[in-house]
Amino acid sequence: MKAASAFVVESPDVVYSPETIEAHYDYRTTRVIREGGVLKVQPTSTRFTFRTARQVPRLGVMLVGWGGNNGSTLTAAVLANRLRLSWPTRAGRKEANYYGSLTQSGTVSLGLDAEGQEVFVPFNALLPMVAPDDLVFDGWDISSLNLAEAMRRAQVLDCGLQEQLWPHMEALRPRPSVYIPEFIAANQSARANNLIPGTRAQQLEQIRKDIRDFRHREELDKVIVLWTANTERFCDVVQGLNDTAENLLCTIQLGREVSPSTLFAVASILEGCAFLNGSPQNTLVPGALELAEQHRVFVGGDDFKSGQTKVKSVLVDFLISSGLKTMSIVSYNHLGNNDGQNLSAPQQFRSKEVSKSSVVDDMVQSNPVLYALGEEPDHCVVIKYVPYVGDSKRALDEYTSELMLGGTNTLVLHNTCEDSLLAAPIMLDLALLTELCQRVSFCTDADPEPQRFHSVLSLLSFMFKAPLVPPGCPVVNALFRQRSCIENILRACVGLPPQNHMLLEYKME
Ligand code: NAI
Ligand code: DG6
Repeated sequence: MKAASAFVVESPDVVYSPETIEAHYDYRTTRVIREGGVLKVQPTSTRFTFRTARQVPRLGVMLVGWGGNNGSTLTAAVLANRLRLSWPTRAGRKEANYYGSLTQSGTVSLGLDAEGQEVFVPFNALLPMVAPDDLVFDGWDISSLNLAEAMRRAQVLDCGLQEQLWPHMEALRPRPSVYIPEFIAANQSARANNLIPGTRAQQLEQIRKDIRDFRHREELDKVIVLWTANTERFCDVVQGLNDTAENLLCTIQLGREVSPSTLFAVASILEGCAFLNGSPQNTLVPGALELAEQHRVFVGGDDFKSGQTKVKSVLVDFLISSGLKTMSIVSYNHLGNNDGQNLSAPQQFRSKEVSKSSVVDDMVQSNPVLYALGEEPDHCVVIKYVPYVGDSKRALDEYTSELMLGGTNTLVLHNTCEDSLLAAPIMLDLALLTELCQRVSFCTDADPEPQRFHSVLSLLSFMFKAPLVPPGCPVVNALFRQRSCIENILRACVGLPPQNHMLLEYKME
């Protein structure tokens, strides 16, 4: 059954005009004050007005690492959906879809109908969003393969689908990119045959020119840049080098150390394009964050949360919020794609290890009944490169928790899946939600000056392993808290209360 999608909110607080949806909204929360040994909790209410532009732009997405597994798979997925492709497999015919995308395949509940049935609509019906089939792709890669050849190299899609997509992808060629060998594994050097020459300053200018060229050629209203290239090693944050926007720009002009991903972030920001980092390294150094704030451009990161870590951010939340004391988490995985090969080098593995390991911090800290200050579970992350399994990643996890009266609960999980088929829909959601956020403004009764979301777009946390947040903002890793954040903010934009799951109407006599 196809889900119904159109709805209107009938409320004096919500005004639809041809250009905007304007919603008045009471944001109810609490403030906690510590006084002596007592916690004083004060309910607060702030009146917001959200305004969302209804006109959906023509959106271009530029992928850095376009010829990689994720880049080629995302491009193929959008083309396959646009062309309504189907193909035979040994398990029957399959049709293109967007499974795994929160915006395209997730739903939200609008409430109960007269029969007491819950009414669900697709997530993307909440507010006007760009349709993924309308996205226009471009991008860069240090490897010169066209997108059809890149799709074949990736070994992700069935042959029947590849054959149909081939003529549509053959003409798509990644633009030359910036290759600085010390940032990625030495085993990647054979791929690097499509490079922007010159100094760092000249390379920055070329990237900016590429963005302008794409925008102009495709007559786009907006461009979003997404890093889905190899995981880089971390770079040192050094005073005078990359700690401020001014120093970072100066570093580029002087040809001092800057990572390729940071160069792309700077180029995007200077072109007024949102930049999203799908890999774990610290691309968005303090200077890049300051630059984004100065230019009022959205940035988001880090590292797509696609499989093993997504499960972890559900499972540990379940364990700890149920009152079980998780003491050890061991996550092993092996994969055989180019990402796995790059991660077989110690420095690049270290970047991934850091982002995969930070994901339970908020859950542990949320429960001082179980964990003393500073106490945390043992947490071990292992990644191995096994070429034969290709993109079909195997992940094994063991969670050990303490039960009451000395009992032990050990959960073991085994997950096999095509890594890029998990990542591609997340990349889609990132682009679509970032674009939507660019059309939202809000003010409060106390401060009627219209504002936008902070340039560090923490609303995207659901999609990232190590979410970037504005200074002082708590980091949330728990998956359903992250999902509620997106859903409830979008609901607020159409004047709907947050989803509370109380069903009080059914709890009365
Ligand atoms: P991949 O190795 O297949 O693709 C990366 C592409 O980036 C390659 O084509 C490579 O030639 C290119 N590249 C390297 N340096 C570049 C540069 N400076 N400029 C332009 N292109 C460059 O890797 P895959 O599987 O597509 O993953 C991409 C990134 O996403 C990796 O960092 C990976 O760790 C990250 N990631 C992947 C997830 C997944 O589920 N597939 C989930 C989370 C993160
Ligand atoms: C092996 O861990 C390779 C990585 O790039 C992961 O596949 C990717 O980061 C996805 O990680 P996760 O933990 O979300 O499945």
